[in-house]
Amino acid sequence: MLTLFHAPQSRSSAIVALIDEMKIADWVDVRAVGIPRMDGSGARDPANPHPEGKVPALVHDGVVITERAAIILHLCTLFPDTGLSPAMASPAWGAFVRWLVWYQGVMEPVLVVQATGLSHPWLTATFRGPDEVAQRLRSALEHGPWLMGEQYSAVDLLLHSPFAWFTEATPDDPLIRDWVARCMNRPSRLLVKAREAQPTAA
Ligand SMILES: N[C@@H](CCC(=O)N[C@@H](CS)C(=O)NCC(=O)O)C(=O)O
Repeated sequence: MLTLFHAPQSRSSAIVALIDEMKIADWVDVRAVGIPRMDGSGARDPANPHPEGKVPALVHDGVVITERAAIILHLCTLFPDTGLSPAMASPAWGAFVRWLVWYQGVMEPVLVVQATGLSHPWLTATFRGPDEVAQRLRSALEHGPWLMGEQYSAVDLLLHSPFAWFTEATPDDPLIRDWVARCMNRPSRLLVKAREAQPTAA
């Protein structure tokens, strides 16, 4: 049994959109929980099994899986034929895993550091910075409309997400801006956006 703990207008919205893209809604029970929001509203929900009270959290037969990249990999492994991921164990699967892990380990930290205005040589040495993030995205998008080439995948769904929330962080590059716009216009994303119409900062 699969249960997703989700708070509207948060990082877990991407997983709800993924479930819709993959057409696996019959297999995943989505439960709404509260979280503390950046604006001071909201509170940790005792029903949420995430060890820090965050979202998303996916529970698979009692095992708690956190971190969006891990949840995406797990769902794509459980449902390999939805068209959202390449064939497992193929070279393209390696590239797919690389994008997801790079997002979680590098891209999101870089964007958070950029938003805070912090700078330190260790940060640059470890993560590089926004220019390198933009360059990686651009190099991929030079070869197709999506990061993995001709086909939209869960990688596009995850990697465009911070730019959907923080449009001002989007690199000033038409190739990247057009890709973000394409991702935001996917029916699954529009559906989730319409359902969660009231904006709340997370
Ligand atoms: N690294 C986690 C981050 C999860 C996260 O920070 N989620 C936010 C919602 S956007 C949250 O739950 N905030 C509530 C809190 O920090 O207590 C992931 O990507 O899944």
